[in-house]
Amino acid sequence: MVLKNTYLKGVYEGLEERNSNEKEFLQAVLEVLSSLEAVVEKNPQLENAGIFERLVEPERFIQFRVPWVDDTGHVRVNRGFRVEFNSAVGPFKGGLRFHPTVNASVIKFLGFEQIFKNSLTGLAMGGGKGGSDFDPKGKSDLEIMRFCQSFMNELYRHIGENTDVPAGDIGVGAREIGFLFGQYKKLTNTFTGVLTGKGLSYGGSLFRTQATGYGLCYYVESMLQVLKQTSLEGKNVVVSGSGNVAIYAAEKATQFGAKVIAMSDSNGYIYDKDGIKLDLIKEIKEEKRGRVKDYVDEVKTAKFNNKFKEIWNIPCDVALPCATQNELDLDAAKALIKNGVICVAEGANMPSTAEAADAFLEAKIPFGPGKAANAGGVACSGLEMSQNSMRYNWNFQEVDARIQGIMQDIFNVGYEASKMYGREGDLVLGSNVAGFLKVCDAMIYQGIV
Ligand code: NDP
Ligand code: 2IT
Repeated sequence: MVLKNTYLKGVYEGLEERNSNEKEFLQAVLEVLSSLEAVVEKNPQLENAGIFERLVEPERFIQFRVPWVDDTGHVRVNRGFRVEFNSAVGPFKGGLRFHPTVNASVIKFLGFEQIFKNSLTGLAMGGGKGGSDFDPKGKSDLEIMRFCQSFMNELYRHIGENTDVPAGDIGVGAREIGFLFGQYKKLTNTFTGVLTGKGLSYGGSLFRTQATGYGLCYYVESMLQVLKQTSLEGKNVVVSGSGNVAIYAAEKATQFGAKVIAMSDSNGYIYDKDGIKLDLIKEIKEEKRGRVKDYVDEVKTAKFNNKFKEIWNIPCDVALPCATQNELDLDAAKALIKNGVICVAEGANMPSTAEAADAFLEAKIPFGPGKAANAGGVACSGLEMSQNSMRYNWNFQEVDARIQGIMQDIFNVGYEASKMYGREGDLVLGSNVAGFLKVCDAMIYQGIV
């Protein structure tokens, strides 16, 4: 990707110089800036307002020590982060990721993407993200609790229901949110909607567990309907990952009449030509916290391959990367295209490398970028915030219906923007433009802050 607009090029080069070791962050910024060149050409006043210099610089970046004691009595120290990227359209909002690969670059790329994603939902949420290089795998529940409490001992002073509202992401689910919430309540003596993804017994929203995966399939249905005049029914689908997003994407795809033939984790992938049995996957991953490989012990006709990246060599109609960033590279994209894929939509954040995304766009394969396609999760979080403010709970069907509407709107605004900017069907460009315009408008109204 080469920037032609001199203003944007200057902004990017300046950022590259200051953040030369933050490759994921630079990758996310370059993609967005490339999509916005035509917007800047049409609106030269954006340069005077310094919109892009401000957009790429977080409002606040917090890094902190997280000491905790393991079950053998040893003191361990991890690094905690929270980036409060942009609050032009609402309180900072975004998940927490606990994974050994977490660093400043990963947190900043995720926080930057979240600005546009949250804007696309149409709800009042700014962009933020956080996490730690802590690895929850193999830890006892008590170790997880002690870690979460220590993490919150610092984070609590920076967050609040009207300031910054964290949620889950990789390695952070209902168990971790519960411990984090408990500690926040203890420290502040307040019971507020400061976190989303909470358990149903203390203010969580029905449908939050399903929201990202189901929302992804609602988005895919719009893509297939408008861009390919077809639907998920009867399609073979490959889903990478086997966590929260992957499981519920696979469940909704199956409900829409598709057959999910492969899923993965970081140790490898399973292939089941008869369609993955989701009850078994849920039992292995959600109840036992096991590995995807355990599936083949139960289903003898299924196969396991220990190279998780090779999942993309499996011929399929629809590919849904739902694991992690840059898991789908150019070779994988070429294999999918060669095997006749008709739609790719990102459940994970930035799972396709820049080269892979370009390959899909060039081949005119409908490609749904994460910041649009996976926005169902944070949209449901936005609804959880509203329910908490009202001290009220909508039922499952009500939340589901709202998320369906929001996902359809996100597809439509992205598609319309792609037409308006002469690149019909380019949902990367369209979603970036649509997400940006609202944030930009709000920033201009609020002056230089
Ligand atoms: P989970 O922790 O529930 O699951 C993560 C899955 O991805 C696991 O199967 C995990 O395998 C795999 N994975 C994680 N890191 C790697 C890696 N470095 N290499 C290979 N596989 C990996 O997380 P979620 O399902 O919540 O998140 C998945 C993706 O979706 C992330 O990109 C996240 O940012 C994004 N997302 C999540 C939302 C949510 O609401 N939860 C909302 C929108 C986007 P293993 O167990 O082996 O680590
Ligand atoms: O990437 C994401 O959108 C999430 N992990 C969900 C964030 C949220 O605040 O629900």
